[in-house]
Amino acid sequence: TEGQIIKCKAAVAWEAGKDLSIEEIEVLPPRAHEVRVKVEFTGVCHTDAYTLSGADAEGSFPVVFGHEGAGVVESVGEGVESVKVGDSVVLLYTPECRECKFCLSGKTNLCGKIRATQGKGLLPDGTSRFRCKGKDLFHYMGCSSFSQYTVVADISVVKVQDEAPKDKTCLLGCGVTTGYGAAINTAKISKGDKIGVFGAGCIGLSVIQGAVSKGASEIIVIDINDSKKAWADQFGATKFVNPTTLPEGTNIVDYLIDITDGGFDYTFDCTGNVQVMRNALESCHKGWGESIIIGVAAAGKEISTRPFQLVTGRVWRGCAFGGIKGRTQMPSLVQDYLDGKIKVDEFITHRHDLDNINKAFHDMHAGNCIRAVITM
Ligand code: NAD
Ligand code: AHE
Ligand code: ZN
Repeated sequence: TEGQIIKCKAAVAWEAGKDLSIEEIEVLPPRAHEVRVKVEFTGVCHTDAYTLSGADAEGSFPVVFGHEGAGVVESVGEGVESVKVGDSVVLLYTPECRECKFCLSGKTNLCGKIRATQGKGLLPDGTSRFRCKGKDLFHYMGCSSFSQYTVVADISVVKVQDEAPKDKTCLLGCGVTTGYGAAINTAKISKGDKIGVFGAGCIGLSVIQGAVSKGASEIIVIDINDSKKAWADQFGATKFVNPTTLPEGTNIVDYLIDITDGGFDYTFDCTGNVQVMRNALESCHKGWGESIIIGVAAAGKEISTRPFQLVTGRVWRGCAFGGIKGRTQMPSLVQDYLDGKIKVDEFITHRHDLDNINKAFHDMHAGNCIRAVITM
């Protein structure tokens, strides 16, 4: 079912550090193994703000950002078998081809098939499907959900239950799944474990949700914003620590090791700050504690610690999209949401229409937003 060019509205980032501008753009029909999706709702993730800021080594402009999208398949290119017109879908920034070395390894959710072009802001054939004012616009993370219509690779989309509300399932496209998956998949949290969550945004709160479901005994949240305490409590954290208000001279790592009787079983960096990553590793228990990096650090930033920390049994790990294989596992996450086993609605603090999408970025920087959902 080959389609025509669609004209629609999109939020375009013409250059780094500037507000997005709402433009009429042209969205070309999907080519072979591509899917054109009518995006109905999108979340705004800290990673969108990060790339917009110019700090992303892979950022290309002008671009259509957004990677937490849900909608309906409008048309499909030749050879697409996994979805059909009218299907309810969630976009996947971590695709799943089921045939590359990574997918076949059984060891990772990172699919290698289209990673190179995705990182360049292009579809797998090396071109863009977006035009505006005579220019090509780059795609973003294989998704570009800040457009009313987008084109993605067929391995970057998953059909989900029609009855699941798309203004909620969009958040399973990144924030909720990333933290929850990191907790239940990447870290193998067991009953009674002590967990440290550094940063209580959507990602950190989702880690808490996963840790609670695994029966963690202590879930300590470390955040520099006191207003996150109520949020951490609501999701089931047992203690909140603001490192900036500890008594003068208190070392945060020593403090955390002290209150956990030797350190955490698992810690999670949900900030993207490399000093926080170090603290998260060093507050793990000697001999077995594992620290999982989820946060995305600015271009050029590096982590460091004394190798002795690893010699003495602490482990540094990381994951993207919570280690979840999107096409295989997303429908069961959606089902868990429908069955009331995973919270999603609770993360939504703000709603805007596409014309007001910049407010979502301003709210994020103001620190009172967990997730804004944009109605396209
Ligand atoms: P967010 O901005 O909503 O939340 C970040 C939280 O960290 C805030 O509560 C903030 O107050 C806190 N924080 C900031 N600096 C801190 C510090 N020095 N110490 C303690 N807390 C601090 O962001 P989010 O959307 O939850 O995303 C969190 C991070 O995860 C970002 O870096 C984002 O890019 C990354 N991310 C990674 C993946 C992945 O697949 N690996 C997926 C989504 C997001
Ligand atoms: N472009 C960045 C890397 C950014 C990054 O690590 N992104 C995560 C997803 S963040 C979602 O909010 C990711 O998927 N990483 C795995 C991958 O293959 O990109 C940079 O530093 O260059
Ligand atoms: Zn994200």
